Amino acid sequence: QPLDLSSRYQLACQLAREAAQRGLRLYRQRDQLAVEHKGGFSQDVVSAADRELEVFIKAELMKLFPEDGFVGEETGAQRLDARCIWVIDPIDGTACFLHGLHNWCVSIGLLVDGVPAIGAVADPNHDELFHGGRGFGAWVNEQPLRVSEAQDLRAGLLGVGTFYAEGKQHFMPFLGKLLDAGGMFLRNGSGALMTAYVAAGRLLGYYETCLKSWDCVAGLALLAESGGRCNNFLRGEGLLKGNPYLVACPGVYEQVAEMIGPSLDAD
Ligand code: 2AM
Ligand code: CA
Ligand code: CA
Ligand code: CA
Repeated sequence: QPLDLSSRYQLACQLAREAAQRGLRLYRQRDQLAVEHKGGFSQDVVSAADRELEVFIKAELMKLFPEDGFVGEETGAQRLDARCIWVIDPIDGTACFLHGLHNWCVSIGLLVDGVPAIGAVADPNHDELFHGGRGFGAWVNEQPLRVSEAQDLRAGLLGVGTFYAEGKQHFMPFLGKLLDAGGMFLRNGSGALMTAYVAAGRLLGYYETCLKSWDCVAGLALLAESGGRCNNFLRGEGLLKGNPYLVACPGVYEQVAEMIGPSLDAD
């Protein structure tokens, strides 16, 4: 039976937009949200807004495509043997969201046979919907996305990020090498947005010492359609546990991969 990718693409865009508008209403009343720290008093926070939006998105997806698999940051994984697996983050950038910083979004991605095939990343504060997929191109609102043509790290900014736990030992050595090469870094707290910015040519690339699949599957679908390169992020247990992550325009990818060294694709 042929897969209906275009209905799924439409649904991803519509749900990302709708969830982002709901998120915006919650954001404006964020002082009333209950907040918890995952794993003790960590920087890893979650609020009632994250849970509410994930429940909403998951219910809508499963209503229309009950056979599809699902992975979400807040409610876990199901039916991973399906050909189509939705990979979503209801709020990517929760720390920003809760501190009143505008860098957060809703991220809805779809894997088809294990490959990122559709992505919708909605940023309601800037009125931007990044969307695209295999055979559909990649867009921000109605504008086509294209990665940077830069050949040199000095030509722009590189997104970076790290988690408070695994992988953080690789972060400072990398920053040192980046600065030595004349590069400069940006961290905005949302992996989905930073990946979309690479696809849009706003960032030259983006390195994260350990990212989760729900942060990046949507963005990876956009990147594939906008000429970007990425590492083999989904290898091993990447879908459920995460891996080191690098996306970049072709002109700087190798240079950054070399700075990171073997930890990028080590198991
Ligand atoms: P989140 O907001 O959905 O948890 C990469 O930086 C990813 O790590 C982000 O996409 C973000 O996803 C998460 N993140 C950002 N800042 C964080 C922080 N202070 N603590 C834990 N996770 C964070
Ligand atoms: Ca989180
Ligand atoms: Ca996230
Ligand atoms: Ca999240």
